[in-house]
Amino acid sequence: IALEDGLRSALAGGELHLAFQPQWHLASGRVAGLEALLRWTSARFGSVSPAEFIPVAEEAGLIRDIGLWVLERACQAARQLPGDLVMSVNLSVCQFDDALLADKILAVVERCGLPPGRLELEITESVFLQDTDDVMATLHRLHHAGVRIALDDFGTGYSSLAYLRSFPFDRLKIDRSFIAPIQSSPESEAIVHSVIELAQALHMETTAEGIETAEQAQLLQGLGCVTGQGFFFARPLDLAAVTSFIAAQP
Ligand code: G
Ligand code: G
Ligand code: MN
Ligand code: NA
Repeated sequence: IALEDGLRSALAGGELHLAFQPQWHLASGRVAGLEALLRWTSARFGSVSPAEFIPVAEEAGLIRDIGLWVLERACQAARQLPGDLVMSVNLSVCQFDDALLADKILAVVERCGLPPGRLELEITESVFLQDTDDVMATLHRLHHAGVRIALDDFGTGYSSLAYLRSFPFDRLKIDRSFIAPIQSSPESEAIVHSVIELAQALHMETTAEGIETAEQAQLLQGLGCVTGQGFFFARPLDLAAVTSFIAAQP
């Protein structure tokens, strides 16, 4: 309850901000996009991880407002960055309870003057446990408007391959639990390889999450993975740092 109260005032009190983690095009070594990650620096609790406060926000019914705030800030940031960069924003499954979600997202995109194709929404497999028809209608509507859709943390949740067929995913993000052991575990490598081939066959891109070493990056590129994200390339950075980082690219 204390955390919930703190979170209620965090938005108005300016305690929330975004960090941006670059996503790398493995072949060219250039930044392909950014993932917006919410941060809360609380006067009372110090720095709180989203892994801790997002579930509280979901429970307290605060996630809709927070989610739209994140979206608006991320779209504004994207407008200030080079036009070929895609901005990825995480959506909570609870945001899909809102029948107007697609309208609200498209209104933000339009208000920010961002081409819809520069926004990517990351959803996790947990949305498949919701009323699938409503979720699918929302995602198809967004996708039809040009917004990209990514399936986040792929492989950890409630995946049924049938969902890959019926949902409009542009990208699969392979969960870091498969990437971390990729060099020491032939089974992990085989799973990642199969996921990349499956994605290719379905015309989806792949992003490997949680790349921490050059060897992992090289191995993944060899397996046909297009993009990667992880501490090896860059940690989540504030907008100023990420802007100079991108400007410094050759
Ligand atoms: O950035 P970090 O590793 O601390 O994130 C922990 C978790 O919080 C991740 O699963 C990430 O997807 C999630 N997360 C980060 N920012 C957001 C956000 O803006 N909205 C939602 N719904 N989840 C977020
Ligand atoms: O669930 P999601 O993929 O949205 O989570 C993103 C989170 O993963 C971010 O909060 C980020 O801090 C974390 N992350 C990003 N790169 C790495 C990495 O290389 N190693 C680890 N351990 N965590 C990472
Ligand atoms: Mn994510
Ligand atoms: Na993830």
